[in-house]
Amino acid sequence: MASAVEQWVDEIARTTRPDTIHWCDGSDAETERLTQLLLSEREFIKLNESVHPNSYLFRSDPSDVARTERLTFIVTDKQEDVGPTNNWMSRQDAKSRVWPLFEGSMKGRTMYVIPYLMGPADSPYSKVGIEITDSAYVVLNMRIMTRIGKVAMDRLQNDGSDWVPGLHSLGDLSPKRRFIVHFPDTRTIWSIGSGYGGNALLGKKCYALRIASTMARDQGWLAEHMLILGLQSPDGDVTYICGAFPSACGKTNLAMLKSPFENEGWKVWTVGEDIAWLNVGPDGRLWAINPETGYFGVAPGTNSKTNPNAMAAVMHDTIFTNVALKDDGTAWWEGMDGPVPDHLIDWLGNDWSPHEETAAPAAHPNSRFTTPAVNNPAISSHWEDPRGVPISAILFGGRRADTVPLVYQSFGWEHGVYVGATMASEGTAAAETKVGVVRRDPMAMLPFCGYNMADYWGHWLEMGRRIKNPPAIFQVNWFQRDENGQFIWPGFGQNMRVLRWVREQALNRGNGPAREMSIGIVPTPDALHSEELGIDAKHMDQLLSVDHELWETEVAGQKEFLAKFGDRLPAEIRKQEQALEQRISKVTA
Ligand code: GTP
Ligand code: SPV
Ligand code: MN
Repeated sequence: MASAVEQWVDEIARTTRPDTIHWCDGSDAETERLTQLLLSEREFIKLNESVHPNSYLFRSDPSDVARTERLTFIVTDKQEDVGPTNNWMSRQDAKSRVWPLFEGSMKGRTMYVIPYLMGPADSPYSKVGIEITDSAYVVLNMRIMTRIGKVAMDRLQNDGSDWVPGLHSLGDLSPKRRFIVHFPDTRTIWSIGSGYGGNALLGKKCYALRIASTMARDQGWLAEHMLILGLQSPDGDVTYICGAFPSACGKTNLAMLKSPFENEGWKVWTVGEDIAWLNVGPDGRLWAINPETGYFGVAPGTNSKTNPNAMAAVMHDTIFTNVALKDDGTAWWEGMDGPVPDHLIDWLGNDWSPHEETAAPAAHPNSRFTTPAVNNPAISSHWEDPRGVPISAILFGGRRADTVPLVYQSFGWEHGVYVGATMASEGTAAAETKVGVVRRDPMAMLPFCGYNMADYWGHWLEMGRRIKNPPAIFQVNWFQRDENGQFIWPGFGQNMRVLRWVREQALNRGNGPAREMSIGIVPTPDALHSEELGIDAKHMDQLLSVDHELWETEVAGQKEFLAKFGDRLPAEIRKQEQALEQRISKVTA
């Protein structure tokens, strides 16, 4: 296996023609050397050592600040195999339009070879990747986000595992020559022209979601864009819950939630905050591992009230990308604690003052921290359990200003799959999409499913038949707005109220107050003890009721979306669509 890796590295080097090749071992000495290199090239700015020990600020190219979905492609023989929601590229186009961009692309640069393992070292569910990159920043991020070096090479040598080759080059960073290309049949990734996030850290979205989703289809498991949390109740039991929310819709924050009811014994432990690999365990239940070892989290909005665990985590050993810099050499972003400073250096490196009329945000809205999972004070003691953790509930959630209640439970797995398949969310700064415009984002996998989404729903339905005790499925929406455009629900720590109800329902102790409605099972305000929050009855009703006029429009939107999949749509999804339509028309008739 190792020689197959060497062969591939040789072959890539013949095309990309780097000056030198460096095999990464993940050691502290290597990290130190690469950090010094980036400091000397002024790519890294060292932050105030007494506040943020061993932490750095990196500014990406201003045209390279988020995932670029329109430049992300899946290559298959037949276009219909990627479905209507993916960009398809022919093998011929990949060869003639993308491959030539790699010719000589590493001239004058070092080529880094990063062996990495996704998942705990001793888990049967973990998988190996090899990323070739010409970016030292990518290496340092991958080192936080995955298990790099010896642990991955050992895995290759010992069990002859398959590995996923991923080729990344910065190219000239021009969006005109930027492509992120996936070959599910050879399990290969090519990425050129971007050094940012999911475009460049190939273990994350390219491997752990797009390629892994096709492996999971073939091998009978699920690769999902999900957080994994453990909810501890006063009796000391921990219930594990997964949540699929689109990019920048609250996964990291929910996974790191600081409970307002900690002294009553209610607490949240983080297993993962972006990706879950789910397998049917020996007991027939669904078990989740977090393939990553770090958090590439959204900075804006993070403060000691919304996410104290994240604030503690990013205080040390953290790489910040595109945040603002305070005069005292510390990091700053919109929504941080305290007053807005009078002077900052913004994410572009320019002087910034809040008084200027045109003041744009000082930190980029998609600015991020890369921080090791072990920095999180709420890390679960099972986060590296080789078996994973057993999942009792799955949440689907998006950003919806109206229509979708705060929380409701589906009537079962099949209905739950329908709820996931039809979920929608307002666009965010995490991708180059229109911010605020609602789009369907099935299972939060719209940009990440490596094959035809209709087949993916079929796979979910098939998994439901294979799981003896399937998790209960819910939809949540923290983002309903009032008539002044303000969020009604306080969110963050207060989402604990929703988690407690979810747990009750999932464990079938659902004797709590709930109402069966047309769209699913909705808690009453009492079930959430919402009277403690001072939300008036009218707004509480908006959070927990079903507006059937809005739902008629919603179902029309769902039908229009599902129609795109034609005959490929599983019959069960069509059946659920009709059943929902009937339940709603019964109310409005
Ligand atoms: P990705 O890393 O892009 O996948 O995002 P994510 O799903 O992990 O989202 P994250 O938790 O980073 O939250 C994104 C933004 O939403 C941040 O600005 C948060 O402050 C904000 N946010 C998260 N949870 C809540 C909530 O419960 N209520 C409100 N109003 N905002 C929230
Ligand atoms: C997301 O967009 O879902 C992220 C950030 O988690 S990135 O790694 O860039 O994909
Ligand atoms: Mn994400």
